[in-house]
Amino acid sequence: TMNRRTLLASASALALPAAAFAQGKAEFQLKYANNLPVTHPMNVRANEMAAKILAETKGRVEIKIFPSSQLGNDTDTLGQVRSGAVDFFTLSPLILGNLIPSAQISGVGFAFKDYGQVWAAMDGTLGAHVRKEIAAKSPLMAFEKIWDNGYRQMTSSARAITKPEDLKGMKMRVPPSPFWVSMFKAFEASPATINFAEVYTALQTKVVDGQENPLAIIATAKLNEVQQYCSVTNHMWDGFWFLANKKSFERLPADLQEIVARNINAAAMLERDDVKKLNDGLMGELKAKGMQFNTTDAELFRAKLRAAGFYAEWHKKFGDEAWALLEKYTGKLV
Ligand code: X2X
Repeated sequence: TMNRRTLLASASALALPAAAFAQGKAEFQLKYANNLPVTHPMNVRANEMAAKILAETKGRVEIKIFPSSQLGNDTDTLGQVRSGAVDFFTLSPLILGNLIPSAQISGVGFAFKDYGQVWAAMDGTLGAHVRKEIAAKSPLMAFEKIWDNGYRQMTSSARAITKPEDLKGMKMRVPPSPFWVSMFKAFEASPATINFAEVYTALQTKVVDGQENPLAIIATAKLNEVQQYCSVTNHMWDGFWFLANKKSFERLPADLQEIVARNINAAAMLERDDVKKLNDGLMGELKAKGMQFNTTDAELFRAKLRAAGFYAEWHKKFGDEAWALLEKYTGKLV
C-alpha cells in the first residue's frame, strides 16, 4: 500500500491538484489535454493555473489536466475537443491547420527574426485574424495569448544536417499538418506525419531518421536518447493555441469565464518566459549527455524554400490580405 509520501509524490508527478480532484465536487469539471511531458513548462504553469482557478472560483471550477497525450494523440484529441468530450486543448497552429488552414500562417519558414516579432504579431493583428477564423469556422475558440513552443531545430540519428542537401531523401518525422509536409518536401526530405505521442518510438525503431522540435521538447521528451545530431536551424517558430470547446466554455457563468480566461492568459505569459529561458540554456546540458550540435547558415535553407516555390505557394493559399498581416511584422519575406 502507498504511504502518504508516495501518494503525494505521485500526485505531484501527475501534475494534478490532488485534494480537489479526489473530491470531485466542483460544479464545473473541465478536462484539459495536451501532448507534452509533465516536466515541460506548459504543464508546470498549467498546474499552477488550475490551482488558482479552483481557489478564485471558490472551488466551483476544477480543471483536470491530462498531459502526455493521455487521452489520445493530437489527431484524436482535436476530434474530442471539437465534440466537447475534452474541454480544453493546447495545439500547434499548424496541426490546427487540418481544420483551419489559415491558422498555419504563423509557421512560415524563417519568418520571425526574433521573439519581439513573434509576440508583436501573435498578440497583434495576425493572431487576432487567426483567432477570428477559429471562432468563425469551428466549434472552438482560442484564448488571446498563445503559449510558446519555441524555435525549432532539426535532429537526426543518421547524420548532421549542415546544409539543405543533407536533408535530401532523409526520412523526417513532421507533425500531422499539410504545412509541415509541404515545407519538408520543399527541402527534398522524405516527410512522414507522425503524432507526437508516437515520436520517441518512431525514432528509436528508426521508422524515421530525424525530426524537428525546440530544445525544451527534445530535452523533456528525452529525444536526445534516440537522436545523436542536433542542427541549430531555427527554421520556424511554433506555439500552442489554448483552445476551448465554445459550448463548454459558454456553460460557465460570465464571472467564472472571466476568472478562467484571465488565469489561462496569465499562465501563458509565465510559460513564455520559462520556455525561452529553457531553450536558451539547454544546449550545454544536451551536449553533456552526448548530443552533437552544429550551426547552419539560415540563408541557404531559406534559399532552398524560395527556389522550391514554397513561399509563393503559401502566399497564394493564405491570400494577399493575410500575407500582408504577416509581413507587417516580419518585413518582406521574399
Ligand atoms: O508534435 C510536435 O512536434 C510538437 C510537440 O512540437 C507539437 O505539438 C507541434
